[in-house]
Amino acid sequence: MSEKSKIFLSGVVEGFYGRPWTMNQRKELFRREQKWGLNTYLYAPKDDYKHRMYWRDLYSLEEADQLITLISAAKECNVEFIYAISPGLDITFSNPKEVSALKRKLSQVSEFGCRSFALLFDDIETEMCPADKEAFGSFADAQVSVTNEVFQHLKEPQVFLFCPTDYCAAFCTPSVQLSKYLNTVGEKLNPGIDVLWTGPKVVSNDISVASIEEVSAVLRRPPVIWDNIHANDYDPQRLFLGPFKNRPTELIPKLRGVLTNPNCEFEPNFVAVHTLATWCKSSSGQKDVSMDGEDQGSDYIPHDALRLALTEWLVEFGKADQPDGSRSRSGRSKREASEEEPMQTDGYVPGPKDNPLYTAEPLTLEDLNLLSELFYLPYEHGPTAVTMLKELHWLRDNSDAATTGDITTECERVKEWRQRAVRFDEMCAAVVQMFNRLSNVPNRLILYDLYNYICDIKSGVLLARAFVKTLGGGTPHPAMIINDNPEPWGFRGGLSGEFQRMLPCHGNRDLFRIPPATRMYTIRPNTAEDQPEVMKLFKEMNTETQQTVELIGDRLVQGDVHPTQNCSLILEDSSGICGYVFALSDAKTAMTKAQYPEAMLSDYPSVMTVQIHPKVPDPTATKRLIEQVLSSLRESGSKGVYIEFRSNDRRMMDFLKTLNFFQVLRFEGLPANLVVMGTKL
Ligand code: GDL
Repeated sequence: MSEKSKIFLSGVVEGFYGRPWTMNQRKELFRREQKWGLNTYLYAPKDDYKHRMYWRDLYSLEEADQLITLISAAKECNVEFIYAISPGLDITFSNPKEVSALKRKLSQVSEFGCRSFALLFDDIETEMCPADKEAFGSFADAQVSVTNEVFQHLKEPQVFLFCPTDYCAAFCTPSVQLSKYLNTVGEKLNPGIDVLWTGPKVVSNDISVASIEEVSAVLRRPPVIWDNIHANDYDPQRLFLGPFKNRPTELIPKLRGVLTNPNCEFEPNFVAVHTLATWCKSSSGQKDVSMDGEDQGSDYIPHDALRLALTEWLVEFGKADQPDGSRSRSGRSKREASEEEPMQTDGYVPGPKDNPLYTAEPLTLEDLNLLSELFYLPYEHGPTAVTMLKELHWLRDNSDAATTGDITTECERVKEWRQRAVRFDEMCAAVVQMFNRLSNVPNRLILYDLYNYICDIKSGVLLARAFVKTLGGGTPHPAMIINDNPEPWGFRGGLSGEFQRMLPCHGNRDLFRIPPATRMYTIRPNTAEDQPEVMKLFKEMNTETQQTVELIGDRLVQGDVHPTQNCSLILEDSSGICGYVFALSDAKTAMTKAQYPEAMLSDYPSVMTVQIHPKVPDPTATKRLIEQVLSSLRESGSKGVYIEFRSNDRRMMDFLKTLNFFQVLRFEGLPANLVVMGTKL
């Protein structure tokens, strides 16, 4: 079959880990695909027994019935049903019985009416068993040999896909071009078989034309993109409701197809699939399909595609669907009650002094837009989410303005802080309102797929809201107070959350805020030989502040107090030492008198000093440096750390604020000439 006559495969791969979709959901998917102009469905649910783990087992009569119905449902919608099998967990490629088992299984599926197939070798062990090592020159040879044989056994189907084990650039050693594995696939895989590819990474932020040209040259055919941009099976707290994005439509003529492997939850994929369909319909895509050379429409704009998808999705929320199927998909109810008559009233009319009936506000397009922005894309939050994060950062870093009593001198800052706190509160309220409206929608099917996520974000937002209230001197609801003994929702994420908080950066998503570093820095332990240079930096940075007060931090730098193990690090660039951090796990051991309030030392028992030369332009390296010492302190068992500096050291104040690690501490009895900032560990 010539390249030209092959249609562009567009649609969905059910290829995620976890609970597979139901037959009804798949049929609904086919209807949507047809409506939106998509043409392919790849059946590859990782945790379906007979797709992967028990791939040799034939389908029972009952299962066969279901698959037959499914395959014919796809046909009715003009959707190409591709049946995939993943034998890679335990197949012995060189054993003829194994190859026969594979052929037998696929022949059975072909008897169900299926015409298109795929062999998937993703996420498997790459070490071959001794028998395969003897029989094949390489892993790629083993896979290609079996795949070619099965392809021929099935009489060379028009659509036959192969998923390599190295299915993205990041997996290729040493590179895509030089990958022995991919080159073997390119040379030896039957040219009638197409190859799946996820892009530069498993979850690719963007897929460039150049990257596709590169891999196509090695594979000797244009790949079919298996797109994980909306996949969420790797993190139970994430859902992706942003538009298909960062794939230029110029890719379309260079690809054999695009299949999206979306969220595990079926209903929220409305956006993922709809926006992919819009992308496929863009001018670049149309040009290649229709040969009349006319531009068929404007190019793809993710924001507009999202709006279009959300507008259509909003209508779905209004349909009274129940998980038990008590309303048919066509919108006609199987129940007697009519849509207009809410069940709970049941003829009850409250008296003038009774409680009025609870009425559900209808969901709005803006609610859906907000929802999408809070659960956007794997490498990008939506604009509203970014604003909320930025505002919370600012409110936290400028919280000294919130509680300052001196309204006259700091009038503008105080006013600004209060205004921005109110604005933040309103944004939080909008999230809660969106949650309330969503939880009242007639379509319970969609709601239940979204429920865990919207509940999670609502709680997160409520905690942030309560925190800002506390910063402003208010008292939030007791359930929302974060102290030493919060309610369980105050320390979210269970054990996994605890692990995350122990990782560098407190698991902070700095990814979303800080541009990549542009210079090379070395972070290394401080040694005795560094002392002169460290002192030089110390003196240079402290010329303007009078050193009338003796600080433990200064003594750590000068070598009079010994830092805790792994708590003295140097930041160095090509011109020498440009920063340092020293810390002492138990600050009391260095105190000559009771300098600080007990309450503070019990929450923040460690002390740290840090100095970074202003010539270090971006904060990334500095943050790493500090994170490492914070990690070591945490390992030493410390609960919190403080940094002290002289109150006239404005530069230090600004510097620490921009880092976002530390907050100004306010304890009764702190020396007036010092500022103390701290962070819990
Ligand atoms: C993968 C898996 C896929 C999974 C996805 C996201 C491919 C080819 N395979 O690596 O099953 O859903 O990551 O976790 O993408």
